[in-house]
Amino acid sequence: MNPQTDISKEAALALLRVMLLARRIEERLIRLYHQGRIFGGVYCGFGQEAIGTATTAVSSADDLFAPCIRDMTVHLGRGTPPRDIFRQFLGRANGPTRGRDGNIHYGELHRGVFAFISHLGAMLPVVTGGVMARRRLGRPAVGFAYIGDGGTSTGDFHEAVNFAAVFDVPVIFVVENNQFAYSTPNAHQFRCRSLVDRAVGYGIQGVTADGNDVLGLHATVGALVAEIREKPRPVLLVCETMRMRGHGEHDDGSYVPRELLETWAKRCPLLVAREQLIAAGIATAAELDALDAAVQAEVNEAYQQALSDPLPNPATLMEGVYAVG
Ligand SMILES: Cc1ncc(C[n+]2csc(CCOP(=O)(O)OP(=O)(O)O)c2C)c(N)n1
Repeated sequence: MNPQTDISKEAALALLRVMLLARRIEERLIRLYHQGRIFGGVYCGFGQEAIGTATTAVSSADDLFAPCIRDMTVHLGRGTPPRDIFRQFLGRANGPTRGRDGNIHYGELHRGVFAFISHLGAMLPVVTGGVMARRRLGRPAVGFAYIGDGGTSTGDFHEAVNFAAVFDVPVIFVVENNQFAYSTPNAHQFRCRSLVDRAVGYGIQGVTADGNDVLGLHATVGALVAEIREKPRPVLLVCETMRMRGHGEHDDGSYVPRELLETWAKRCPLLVAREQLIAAGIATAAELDALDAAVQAEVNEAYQQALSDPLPNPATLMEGVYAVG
């Protein structure tokens, strides 16, 4: 099977659209951050857009997700409109957290997306438990739990993967191996040859994928999800990719070798998808340019909408923060 051609034009363009949306939204957020107009930090998924895009594209309504800070594409892929993302970052009263929390620390349970507690593994047991609970209620959920290379060193990662293995919980543990955990390179993070080697120790299937190839990932994860929906079990999916900006926009990432960034820039997932679609005759360059222009216009409009929306009333600050009684 050739993943570059065994996809409909509509589905292929939908994948590219989500990646473009994320990139264009983040470009705007970076500018806003440097203008001091964002509440909290900005953490970008530049270079990693294919992963959340492909995994959400093969998901179903009952599935559960725990995105990390760079996974804007998970929110978009599950249907969060760009205006709600801007409302969140601009602390608007009608955003997903109604101005209570900043940046990407939000979720929408009706879309199957948990608001995350920590980037470092705390959500992995939550997804595992959530999937078990849904399945007990007769809902055929599959879980998608995202984690960085650094996050795989935590106890939460171990507990969640081991538990899911023992109880055959269908969760895809999606490792986004972007080579750095803040300033810590992989060489100082783990000793195994590849993170996928860890699957053996848990007695589960491990799969390595090119994290910058959205069409390939779409085919790989589509097949995996179909299998584990049928026969529930967890999978460790290691996506090789690169963090193309600093840890957050406060960090210039000067500790990352420039040559490494230059090499990976040639493998930018947006670029790779564009070239594949054109080479496979699925779309023309002009069509893809038009798609990008339409996405940019949609992002501009979403931003303007959020900008005109109200900030929360300070008198209501404590409402909706703690559970009552
Ligand atoms: C207990 C704890 N220690 C440190 C941090 C700060 N911190 C947040 S993310 C992060 C690095 C995560 O690296 P990785 O898991 O590889 O994900 P990436 O940021 O590369 O996507 C660190 C050190 C934290 N949030 N919590």
